[in-house]
Amino acid sequence: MRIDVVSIFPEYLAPLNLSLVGKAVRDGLLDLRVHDLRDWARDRHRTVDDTPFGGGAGMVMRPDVWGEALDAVMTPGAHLVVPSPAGQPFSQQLAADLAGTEQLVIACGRYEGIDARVVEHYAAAGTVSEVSLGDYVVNGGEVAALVVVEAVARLLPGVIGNPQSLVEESHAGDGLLEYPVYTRPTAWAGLEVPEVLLSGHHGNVARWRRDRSIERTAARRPDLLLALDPAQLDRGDLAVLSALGWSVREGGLVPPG
Ligand code: JBH
Repeated sequence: MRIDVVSIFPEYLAPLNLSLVGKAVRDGLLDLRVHDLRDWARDRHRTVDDTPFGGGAGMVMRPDVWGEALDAVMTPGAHLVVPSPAGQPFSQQLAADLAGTEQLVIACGRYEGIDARVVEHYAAAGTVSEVSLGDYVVNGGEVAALVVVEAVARLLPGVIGNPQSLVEESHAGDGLLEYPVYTRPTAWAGLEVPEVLLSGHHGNVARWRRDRSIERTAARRPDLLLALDPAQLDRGDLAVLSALGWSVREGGLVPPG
C-alpha cells in the first residue's frame, strides 16, 4: 500500500518514521511519501493561499496549487482523504475501509481550509473522504494525517506482530470498550491485581474481562451499547447489564432510568 501526505509542514509528519509505522516502511509493507505543497506553488514566494471570496477572517488554500500537487501524486484509483472539522467522523470502520485501498493521498489543509472546488473536482473523478478527528478544533490536517496513517498502517498484514491484539482492542469489533489490563507487580501502591486474573481459569478470566468491558462501556460510552444487537449478548452479558439497570427490548438495549 502507498500513502502520500501533502502538507506545508512536511516535518510535522516526521513521527511517522518512528516505531510501528516507521518499521512498516523499512520492512517494505508500506510505501509512505511526504510532500511539501509549496513545491507546486508557482510564484517565487511559493504562495499557497489567498483571501476568501465573500470576505471573512483568515486565508483559504488555493485550488490551483492543490490541483498541481494532487495531479502529481495521485495514481488511478487513489482515495483522497481531506481532514476537515466539517468532515465525517473518523472511525475504526473507515480505517479498515481505507486499509483496503491501493493508494491513499492525504491533503493537509491549514488556515481556513482548502478551496471547496478541490474536493468537488476530485470527487467527480474518484473517491474522496472528508474526515474529522472529532468535535474539537486543531489548527490543521497534519495531526489528523498522523492519526489516519497510524490507524490504517497497523491494519496492514504483517505490521502488527500479533494480529490477535487487533481483535481485542476497543472499537475493534465487539462494539465494546476494552477491559482494564494488569501486569507485575501484583501489589502496587496498596492496590492488588483482581484475583481472578491470577487464577489461571481462562473461562472465568474471559467472563471477568467481558463484564468489565460492558461496565466501562455503560459508564463511558452508552451510545455504543445502544448500537449493539442484543442477539450478540450472552446470558452473562445480560446479567451484568441488568445489574446496571439496562433492559432488553426487541429493537435493542434500553438504558436505565
Ligand atoms: C482540523 O479542527 C479540527 N477538528 C477536527 N478535525 C480536524 C481535521 C483537520 C483539520 C480539524
